[in-house]
Amino acid sequence: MSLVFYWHPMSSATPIACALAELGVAHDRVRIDIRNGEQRTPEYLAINPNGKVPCLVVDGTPIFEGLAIHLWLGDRFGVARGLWPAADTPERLQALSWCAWAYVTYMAVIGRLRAASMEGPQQDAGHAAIAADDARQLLDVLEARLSAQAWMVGESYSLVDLVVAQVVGYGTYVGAVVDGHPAVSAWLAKVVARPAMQGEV
Ligand SMILES: N[C@@H](CCC(=O)N[C@@H](CS)C(=O)NCC(=O)O)C(=O)O
Repeated sequence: MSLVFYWHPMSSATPIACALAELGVAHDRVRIDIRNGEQRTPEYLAINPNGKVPCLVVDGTPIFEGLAIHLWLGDRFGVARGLWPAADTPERLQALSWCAWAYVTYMAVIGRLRAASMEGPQQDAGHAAIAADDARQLLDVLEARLSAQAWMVGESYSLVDLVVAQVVGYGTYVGAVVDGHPAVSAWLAKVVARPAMQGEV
């Protein structure tokens, strides 16, 4: 199988780089310099019409959106490596829910918080406070889960931990701190300490 990963360091491609490292999946890499507009060349737009990284080309067919790539990697490589629940298990259902929770629900709140906090015409302390409170409520839900079990699904670390931790970790940089959530803080520290999360990815 041929895999070509289009990426840029310290971007939305980072969680995919970490997942590929965690899974030990061989692939080629093409660095797209999103600061210099390489994501908007006709060649790249033919691969990802959104002009964004990450994108993974699988035997010539592109798959874009980080969440979709994670789910595909989990199915295709994670199950065999014990890092993704098998199909038709309760854990698989939970894996899908929590990955969507992170990328769709939590990310939307983080996006609002970031926009309202950033300097510029959209900066709005009131909106930022509401978004921070929404993030806190979502972290309460995560706190309850991680107070009851050590890992997001099943009894050991999985790609679900990587996926959720990447999004929650990103949130801390835009002001959604986890200090008031001890189980989340302890779990996040364990996940980010994994070798696959190191390096300039
Ligand atoms: N929802 C997308 C977000 C992708 C995204 O926003 N990528 C940014 C880098 S963090 C990008 O490529 N930006 C270039 C641009 O917007 O021109 C995903 O998860 O794949």
